Amino acid sequence: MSAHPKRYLVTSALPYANGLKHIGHLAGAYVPADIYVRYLRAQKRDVVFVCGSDEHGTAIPIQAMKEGTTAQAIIDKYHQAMKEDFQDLHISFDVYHRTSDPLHHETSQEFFTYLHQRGQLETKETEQYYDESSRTFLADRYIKGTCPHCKSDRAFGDQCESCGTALSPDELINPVSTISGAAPFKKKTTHWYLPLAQHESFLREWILNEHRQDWRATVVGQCKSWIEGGLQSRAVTRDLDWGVKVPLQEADGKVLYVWFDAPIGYISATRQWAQDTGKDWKPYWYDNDTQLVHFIGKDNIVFHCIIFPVMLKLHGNILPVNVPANEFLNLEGDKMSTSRNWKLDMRDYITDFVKKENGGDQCVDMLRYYLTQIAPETKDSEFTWKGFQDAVNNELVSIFGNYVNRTFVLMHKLCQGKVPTFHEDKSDALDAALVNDIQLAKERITACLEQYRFREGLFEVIDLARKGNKYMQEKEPWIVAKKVAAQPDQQGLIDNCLHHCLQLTANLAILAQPFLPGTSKKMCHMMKVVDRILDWEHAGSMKLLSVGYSLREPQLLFRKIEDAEITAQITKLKHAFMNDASSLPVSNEPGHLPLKPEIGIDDFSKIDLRTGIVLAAQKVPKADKLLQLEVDLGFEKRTILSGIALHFQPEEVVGKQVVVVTNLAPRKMRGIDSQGMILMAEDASGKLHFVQPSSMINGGSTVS
Ligand code: B3M
Ligand code: ZN
Repeated sequence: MSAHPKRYLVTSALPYANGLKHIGHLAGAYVPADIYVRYLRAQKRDVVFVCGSDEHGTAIPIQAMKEGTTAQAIIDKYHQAMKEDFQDLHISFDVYHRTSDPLHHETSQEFFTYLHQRGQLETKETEQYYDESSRTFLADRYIKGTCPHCKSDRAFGDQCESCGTALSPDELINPVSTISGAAPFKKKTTHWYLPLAQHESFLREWILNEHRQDWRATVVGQCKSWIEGGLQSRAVTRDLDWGVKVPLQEADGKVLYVWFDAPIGYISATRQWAQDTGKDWKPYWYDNDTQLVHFIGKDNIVFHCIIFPVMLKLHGNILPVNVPANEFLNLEGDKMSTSRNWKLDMRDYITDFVKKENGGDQCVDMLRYYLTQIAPETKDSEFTWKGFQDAVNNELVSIFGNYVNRTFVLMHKLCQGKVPTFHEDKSDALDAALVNDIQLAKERITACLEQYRFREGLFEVIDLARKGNKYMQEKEPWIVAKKVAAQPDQQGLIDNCLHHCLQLTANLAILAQPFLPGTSKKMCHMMKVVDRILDWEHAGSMKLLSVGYSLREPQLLFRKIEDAEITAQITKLKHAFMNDASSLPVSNEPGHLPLKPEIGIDDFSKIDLRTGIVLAAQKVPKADKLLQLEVDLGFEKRTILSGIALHFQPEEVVGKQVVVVTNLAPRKMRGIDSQGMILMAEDASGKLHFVQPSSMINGGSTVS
């Protein structure tokens, strides 16, 4: 392997301070970066890990509008919240900065001025959408319309929310202002542009050369299609009053485009870190012997692989060595989305697991474990609560935790709580194989981490613990112990086994540390060793724990996840989604059914409507459309057949609150008496939704 660089600068995408971040963000840009950095630190490399809140752009004033407060209040609230959440999940930034900081304004203005003075920016007068009523130019996000690609009406001037395509406002069909609802008109305005086309040959040479084999194919692929699609000049300024002021007299009322200032935030954050620690930040951004690595989600690829590199080149900085972007993480069968309220916020996990009585560090590592195991490194992947439970119970608890626990228990029982001697004369092929496995695992995990293959690296860690279990199982020291009274020399076999098992435990603590830092710390405590043992260079050694050294009693490393916990989480997820108005599909389609003939109040009052809860649900044999439901009306339980089987799985409807027509004459279908009818609403796309009170109320409540 070639000599490693002199220093590393590792960045995680700066999250927008417009809301709490979910575990999709965590899995994409934060956990993998943290694993990488912890590994580098264990290698004693010089590394700085920077991040911070992205506090500009229209997302902020839009959120302020939604929450009925100021943009400043929004960024203060979410900057603090995100910072705490990252801390709670042990993301070990060296600095967590924010782009509203004066140091950042100064840094990004200096950057702009540098490019401007060297003639690297061009100005253009264009016509842009203007909203007469608010007398403002409309930022892309403030314009809504129909997507030219998928025809969804959830498209904005910058991106379609449905198909994800990046858009410009001109591409929208029937644009309207989100401020006034009126159709905006075009007005002239001047902006500064980064002429990307001028840098095409640089980009081609830099990204599409043969050395890029170490980049993820998905990243290179996106860049390639972007370059091949023809590079357009990108405006780096905006007509907006929230952001970093453009440092030019003639640019009054204009700010830097958020995607111009945000990546410069990595530089500001490094400067802040240097100020705080008395270090020099410049080598990290100017010295070719620095390895710059950006961890991001796939929606940020063009900014980090095309636009920012051009900016860095023009500004005389180093370029990233790699941009290991992740694909998306889905949740329980659907795209994770804040706007549709289909998500698991980091904060929710922290509250429901980490800060619960039986939570703590182990729950942090349990989440880090599962998110790494399913990391969307090469394609989208999916978080399911069942998958989380399986990963924790069947791997962390049953393999890793169990191995460490058995080792400690047996050492206390059969070796007086001390590290036993290894008797060379009694060693056998199994012992040698284990030593070999440990060394191989170290090599493999190292290679994985150096190449950003965290998923595979973690697999190797668990696999090594699995081998430990197998070794112990084959050696059966508890059986050998029964013979010791009659044959005292058998103790040597027990000693050898536990000596090796303990050395493997120490090795596991080192190799697991980047992934499961809290667990490794706990293991150090049990082994009564200082954290320095976790230095990477120590892995592979069979002399980590000294013979005769007495160790602590074992502690359980991980707890099991109970079925009730995952059921509660799934219910919570669906409940939040159902109760969120914005989660309903929006449609303009005028396909309304004609109204029915008029009735009097007497007609209506004949109908008895009550609320109920679905207790059980099952498919009806030979009837594709029917579900047989057991509904609790509070005063009685009823069997009701409902024609919703093509829309819902039985398990999805259990626990649902429903509205029932209770005085409809019973009807027999497929030999079953249906004692009522459930109210459903059908949207324009034909999808069914339960008609429900806005929150849970007692069964049997009347509806009128
Ligand atoms: N804030 C977008 C995002 O959170 C943006 C990243 C900036 S990284 C310089 O997805
Ligand atoms: Zn679309």
